[in-house]
Amino acid sequence: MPPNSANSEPLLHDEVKEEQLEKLVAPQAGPRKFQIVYPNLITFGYGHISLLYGAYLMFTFAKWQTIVFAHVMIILSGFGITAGAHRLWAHRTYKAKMPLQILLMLLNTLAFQNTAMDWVRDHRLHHKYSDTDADPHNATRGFFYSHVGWLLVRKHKEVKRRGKLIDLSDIENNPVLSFQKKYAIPLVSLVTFVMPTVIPMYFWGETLNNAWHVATLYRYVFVLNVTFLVNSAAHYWGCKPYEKSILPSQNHFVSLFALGEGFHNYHHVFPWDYRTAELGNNTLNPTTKFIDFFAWIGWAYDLKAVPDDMINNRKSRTGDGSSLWGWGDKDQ
Ligand code: ST9
Ligand code: ZN
Ligand code: ZN
Repeated sequence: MPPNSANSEPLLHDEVKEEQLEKLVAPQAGPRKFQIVYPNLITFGYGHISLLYGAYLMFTFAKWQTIVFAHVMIILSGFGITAGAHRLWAHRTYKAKMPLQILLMLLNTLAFQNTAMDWVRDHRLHHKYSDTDADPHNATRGFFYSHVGWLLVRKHKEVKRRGKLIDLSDIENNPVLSFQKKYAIPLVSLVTFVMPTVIPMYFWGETLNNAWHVATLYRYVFVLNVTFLVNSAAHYWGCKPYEKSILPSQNHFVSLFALGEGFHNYHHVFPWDYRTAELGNNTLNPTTKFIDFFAWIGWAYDLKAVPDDMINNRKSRTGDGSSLWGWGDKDQ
């Protein structure tokens, strides 16, 4: 079983009171009965069949404009997750003025990964209790569970118990995110599903079938899976130059698709760095460039980055000796 950084502490028992929870480590993958949520199984099943069908249509019947449109939206909605939900709202690695917050909220809605408020709650738990039963996508339960399985079953009671203790005051007091939560159903219907289907039909005469399966479902489920890879593949494969005792790893393949979010060993060690990576890794990091651009026009500010000497100290103390790019060159 993979290591739990606080293994020496006692395990949690059911009867432990809420105020004691903070001091106790969550069980890593205790015995568990899964309660399957069948409507999710059906919708995710339909979504994934549509992903494959949409990919087939791209190579056969869809218009090139629809394909370009779908991929532009993949990147834009990806920024709604990486620069928005992840680096801005979950980790507060930088601050954003109102126009950028609104833009990111809309892009985040296009990606529809629950409301940003719920996303942040789960993600803060993921960092605080990584790879234990209090982590919503606990990777010690296997690749499939951490990828998508966790969305097909009721959450572990430790997630709900410990999730109540997570401080979300900044998020709950954010008017843009409150708006997104309040109008989630009309916003998601319109931005995630109706608008991307109607635009190709109206502007370049695409068929409903192609627009729905390529611009809407392929585009949506593709981004979901790239996001899921950060929770699964980047907790399984890659090197650990910063902290060898944890599962999160530097996975360049994931970074390539996830707009720079695959440098996961670094990110779990320094979650407050807006780059989520060392400077040298920024070539595979379009999200950092996105934030830099908005900092340049003055919409993003107070960007936080870890000083190089702190990174190097940490590497030499707790890293696995691999290089920046993780080729295992211990001398670099
Ligand atoms: C989706 C999720 O979008 C995606 C998340 C991915 C995260 C990835 C992070 C990776 C890092 C960043 C990389 C980005 C890369 C991007 C690249 C882009 C190119 N704390 O949830 P419910 C309590 S899926 C505290 O129903 P169940 C709470 O009281 C797609 N309490 O639990 C709550 O009530 P409320 C769209 C918590 O019944 C109540 O429990 N979404 C917490 O066990 C009930 O909550 C879907 O398809 C907590 N953390 O059901 C929906 N959680 O909310 C999928 C819960 O009112 N989800 N509580 O406060 C579901 O259907 C359900 O959540 C469930 C569990 C079936 C999974
Ligand atoms: Zn994070
Ligand atoms: Zn992680």
